[in-house]
Amino acid sequence: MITAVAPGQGGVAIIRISGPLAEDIGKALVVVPGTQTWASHRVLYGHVIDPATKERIDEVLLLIMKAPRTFTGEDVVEIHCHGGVIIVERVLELVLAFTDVRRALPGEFSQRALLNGKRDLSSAESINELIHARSCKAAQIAMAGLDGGIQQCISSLRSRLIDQLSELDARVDFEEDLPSLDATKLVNELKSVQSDLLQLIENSHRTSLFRKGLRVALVGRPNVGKSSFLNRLSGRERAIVSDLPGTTRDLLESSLVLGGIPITLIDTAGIHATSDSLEKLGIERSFEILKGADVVLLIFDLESGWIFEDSQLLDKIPVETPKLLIGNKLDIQRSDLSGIKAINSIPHVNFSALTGEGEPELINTLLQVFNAKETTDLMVALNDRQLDLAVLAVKALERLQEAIDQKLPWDFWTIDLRLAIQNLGEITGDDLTEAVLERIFSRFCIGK
Ligand SMILES: Nc1nc2c(ncn2[C@@H]2O[C@H](COP(=O)(O)OP(=O)(O)OP(=O)(O)O)[C@@H](O)[C@H]2O)c(=O)[nH]1
Ligand SMILES: [Mg+2]
Repeated sequence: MITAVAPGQGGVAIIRISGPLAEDIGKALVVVPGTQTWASHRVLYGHVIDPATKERIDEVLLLIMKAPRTFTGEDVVEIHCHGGVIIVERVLELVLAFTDVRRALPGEFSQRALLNGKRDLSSAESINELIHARSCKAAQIAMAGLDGGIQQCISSLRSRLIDQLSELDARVDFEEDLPSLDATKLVNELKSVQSDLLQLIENSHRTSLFRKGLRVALVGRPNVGKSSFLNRLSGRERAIVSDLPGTTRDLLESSLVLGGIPITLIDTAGIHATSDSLEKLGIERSFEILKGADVVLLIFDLESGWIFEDSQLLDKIPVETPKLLIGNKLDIQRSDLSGIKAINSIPHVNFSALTGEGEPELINTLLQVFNAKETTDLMVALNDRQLDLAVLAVKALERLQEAIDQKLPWDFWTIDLRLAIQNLGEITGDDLTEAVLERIFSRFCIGK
């Protein structure tokens, strides 16, 4: 099954069957009227019929694709049936009733595509990233990987290292028969590969903002307008707003995209001294979020101004967490803001969650606080797994430089060079164990 099915979702669902039995199963289950020809890469119209009872289960389109021009590289048949839980489950049950047919594991179609040479590893990983992209920017980055950007880049660096390794290996075995090794040339080449890798690592760190997004906590005293702020930015009435202090008791999340960054805004219970036990529980959660969020927005009330309790709260936010002070209720500002002038190292912006006044400036300041830089030139970006391996490769190359500096024998040089090549090979899929492969694909979604 390649379509996610939930109650009430989607008019059409696709069931994909891959492997040598695919065509036989399609033919056995779908009855096609008229003179349509069963040929590869054609769409047929028909009905799924229960072979046992002859009951018509659904009206479907059938897509037959013979190997090798298919996603998995195997014979593939897709049944496009109607969506919704009941029909899909009934058709799926009929498919699964055949001997030697089972549900695909998460990522299994992609894994087969890799094993059959239809995809390289990094582009298969990029498909998964594309599916999980939470912003347009994240999707563009994934698309660049899918087009082979990562594979080309890492393969070429790896093959440059392999060239150097063969030079070294030859010297280790047949030193007398070969011209002497040009060590400067070798060192320069290693340094150049290392600096390309470092650049890629740096790019990947910068784009991870667009791929992973940020958890942004809204904190403040009761009634300052945290929930109103969440509603205004989400563009819908997500949270309950009232003029009673202590309205929000539990954490409430809302997802949105700002400047290409997927943001999870977290509304929290207003923090103050209280004897209400339920409210206390909520406030404990507010403190947890305040400590764990990527960014904290401290909201205060411009009607009452910046007061001592706001300063106390500010002190609770970890120093290293990026933060923004937001003076809310700009529409009824009464206070002078002299109290806040003292905190000049932290950005501050005024806003009205009620009227939207100050919103453009708020968004601009937020993007600065998020450290969102324009990234048009950063299109090749590694995922976490690839990033870890690239870092290992750089470390191996650093050790290699040390071995060279210390004038250790050549066979010492080859140890770390081989390791760097292996690390890069784990990114491209040239150097992979079955266990690693299983681990990578098990993180994929079912049906991909
Ligand atoms: N005039 C004005 N009123 C606002 C603004 N933002 C919020 N309010 C009002 O302030 C009151 C409290 O708003 P909430 O959004 O519930 O405040 P909160 O910080 O979530 O409060 P708790 O959940 O109790 O901690 C409500 O009556 C809102 O209508 C604003 O920008 N201007
Ligand atoms: Mg609230």
